[in-house]
Amino acid sequence: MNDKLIEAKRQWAREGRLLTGTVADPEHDRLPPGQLLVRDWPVLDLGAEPDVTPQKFRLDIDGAVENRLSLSLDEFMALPQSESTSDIHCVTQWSRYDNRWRGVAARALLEIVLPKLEAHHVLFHSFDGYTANVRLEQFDQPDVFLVHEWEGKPLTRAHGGPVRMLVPRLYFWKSAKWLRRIQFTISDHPGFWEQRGYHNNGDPWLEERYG
Ligand SMILES: Nc1nc2c(c(=O)[nH]1)N[C@H]1C(S)=C(S)[C@@H](COP(=O)(O)O)O[C@H]1N2
Ligand SMILES: [Mo]
Repeated sequence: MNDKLIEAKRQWAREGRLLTGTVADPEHDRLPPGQLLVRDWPVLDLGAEPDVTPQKFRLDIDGAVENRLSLSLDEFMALPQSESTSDIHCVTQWSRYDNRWRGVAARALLEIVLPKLEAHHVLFHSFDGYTANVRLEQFDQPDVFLVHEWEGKPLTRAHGGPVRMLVPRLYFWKSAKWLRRIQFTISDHPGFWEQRGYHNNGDPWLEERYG
């Protein structure tokens, strides 16, 4: 783990760095407050990028659902696939427009696993030990995907391949790389950065960077 990076980012949260104190409306503005547009795609993680080979890959979907799943990579690829284009907004200030993704839509997955009535939260677990939490209604959006392709190419290891989460309406730390498990829960369980000074909700339009 990159302890220096983790400490630097905790310090950002304590200082409220990059905060502009403004909000924006996604209906009218494309760039959220305080963000800068980039053309390349930066890599950001805890520094230990796991080598998730097809043999090592497994994706469990469990918790408060009617139908639990435990999928090999082939089984994951056999789920209904679709495409989506969306923007990335990272809390370290960069945004990147028009990323074309391919994978399994969260809504397609929900139709299979059927969350129980008491399920209100979703916790993503990754092969590197990372976690991130969202509310069920934030997961249940048409642009939320479990992605394995970017711009027509397999997702690289650095960007979280073979499979990562994509929750484009929230800051990118919510989009867990090297996805290992999706856990549906009754109560909220703050994830890795949410336990370290980052906002539990993470809406870039409301500039929910820290909390
Ligand atoms: N498993 C895992 N997922 C992760 C991270 C991580 O360290 N581990 N970092 C998060 C953060 S802080 C960001 S900004 C994005 C970066 O994704 P990228 O490297 O593909 O740009 O991944 C998120 N998902
Ligand atoms: Mo990040």
